[in-house]
Amino acid sequence: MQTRDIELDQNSPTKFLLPLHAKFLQHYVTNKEKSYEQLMVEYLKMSGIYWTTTALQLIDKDFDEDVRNEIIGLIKLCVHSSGGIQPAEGHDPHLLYTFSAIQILTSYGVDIDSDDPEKSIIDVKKTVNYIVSLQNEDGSFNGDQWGEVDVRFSFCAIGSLSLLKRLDAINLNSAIDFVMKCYNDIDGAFGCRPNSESHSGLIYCCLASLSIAGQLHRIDADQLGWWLSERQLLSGGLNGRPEKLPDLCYSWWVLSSLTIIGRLHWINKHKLLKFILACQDMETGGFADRPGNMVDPFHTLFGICGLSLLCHEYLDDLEVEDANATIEGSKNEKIDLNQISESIHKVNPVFCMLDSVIKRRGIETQRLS
Ligand code: GRG
Ligand code: ZN
Repeated sequence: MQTRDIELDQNSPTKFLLPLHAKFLQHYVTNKEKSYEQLMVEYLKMSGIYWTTTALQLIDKDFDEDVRNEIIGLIKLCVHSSGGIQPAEGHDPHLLYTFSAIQILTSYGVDIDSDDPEKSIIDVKKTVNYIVSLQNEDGSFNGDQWGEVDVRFSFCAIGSLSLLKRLDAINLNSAIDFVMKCYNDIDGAFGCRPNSESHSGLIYCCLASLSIAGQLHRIDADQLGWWLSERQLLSGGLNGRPEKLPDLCYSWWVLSSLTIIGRLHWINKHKLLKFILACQDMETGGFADRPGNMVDPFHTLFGICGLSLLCHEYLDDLEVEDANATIEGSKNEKIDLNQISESIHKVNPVFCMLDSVIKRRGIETQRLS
């Protein structure tokens, strides 16, 4: 099989550049400039705010109260009459942005329990009905009124309702049966719809859904763990499927999946740490998909999440032997694992939010060992 990969530069960063990332992320949301670039990504603004908020919370640099209130106000403006949430005012509501908005409100500890629209930022009853209205006979979900079906939307529905504590509103059994129809017996992995090519991003969506529903026993964790660990290339980076280049965001899609099935230690931690740190921009802060490329908040969140999983979930012999563990980096510089784990909070592998937020909300998920 053909392998495509990159080579890491000897001068790549080997330290976690926390202050630069905080500045980069804060600026992304508070920058009011209506540039061409900003307008081009307006259709995913709600998710952009979720990526940025979550990344900042993970490095303990959350927005101040004024900005948080501004974000909550924006969510209020994006609630559509159907109960679904729009990515930005004037755009169509979609399950993806509905999920992002619920994730933001949950992480801010805003009331999402009250059925009284006067007391709640969103009309919870209407939002639940919107999600319910998108479920099909076979258990699958449309992303919005236009009818595209994808297992990503199953996860958005199941994740949203779990955070709202309203999973009883959908047919969860048929939703999980559809997820299992996307399982490929041949490689033990998952695609976006039945008989579709396996892809790490979709594996995460399926495993997270199965974990919330307590149905992880339905997969072959060893076979899937093998497929996922095969995603690591010689550079240390991970790709999303065979024959593809490494990309930093798979440090989330692959690692969260391996964490959920209890097989995170099946990849080489040290090589991946080097790859993740090399994706940082030493001047602007932020992470890119590959070293030297343009940074963005999406890859910045997933770089930080990857570091969080590696430092908080991956216990190896090195750390057991030596609490001040360091590893060899580029130019023989040491990577200080303590500096990273002390700078980044624990991420929840199912919801991609602070683990402490999921605990505070009292949500239980399943993990394999
Ligand atoms: C709460 C973290 C979180 C997510 C919400 C939107 C979503 C749920 C998950 C997205 C999962 C994902 C990344 C799916 C990938 C779909 C896919 C087939 C991508 C292929 O894109 P290419 O071809 O990428 O650009 P590769 O790396 O395969 O070349
Ligand atoms: Zn990517």
